[in-house]
Amino acid sequence: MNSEQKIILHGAKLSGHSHRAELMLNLLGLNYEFRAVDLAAGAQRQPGFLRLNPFGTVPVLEDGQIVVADSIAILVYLAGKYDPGHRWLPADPLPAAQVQRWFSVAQGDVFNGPCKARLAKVFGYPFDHGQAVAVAERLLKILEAHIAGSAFFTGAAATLADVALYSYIAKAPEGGVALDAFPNVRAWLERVEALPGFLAMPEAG
Ligand SMILES: N[C@@H](CCC(=O)N[C@@H](CS)C(=O)NCC(=O)O)C(=O)O
Repeated sequence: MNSEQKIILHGAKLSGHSHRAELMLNLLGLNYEFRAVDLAAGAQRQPGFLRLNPFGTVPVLEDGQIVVADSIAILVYLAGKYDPGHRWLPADPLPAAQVQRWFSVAQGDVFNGPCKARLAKVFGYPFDHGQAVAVAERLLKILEAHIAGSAFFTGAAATLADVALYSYIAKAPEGGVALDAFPNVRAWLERVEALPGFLAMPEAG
């Protein structure tokens, strides 16, 4: 990698979306600079940041001249560019679709469940906490049953599916969603945490 290809991650350490991207950079063993975006101060709505991502959200990745916004897009970009063996994002249609299926869950029920519950409880966002907890508990029951059959979400080896799901499931208790009733999910979290290069997400507050 030459100096023009320096990787910069614009993110926030307490954002699970941001953590997904930073976790992947670490799992791939890549060098990068983390640039903190002060969400509480509204830095994500300043013109300089909106030029990188008009949606005004973190994370955003810069890789030399390339700009990629959105946590899932960043995972796909990093795996496509820096994992030529397709370990993290399989090339064959069925396993690729299986990973994509969990991307949809990460941006759907994970966002509407554990993510929103945490945003409401920890950061005071105006979301219905009870509704988010209900979505999270239904989701966790589905995850608990699914992960009973394999070590990781799409099989015996970790893929981007696990990276996309990990951060907000790990931090669900911060949003008032207990994981005690979901031992398979807790065992899976530990398997992700044992991966070489794993980076923990800091605790809120
Ligand atoms: N679809 C986006 C969503 C990212 C997102 O919602 N990020 C939040 C932090 S967790 C954010 O930047 N919020 C800005 C704000 O609250 O103004 C992704 O996956 O990256």
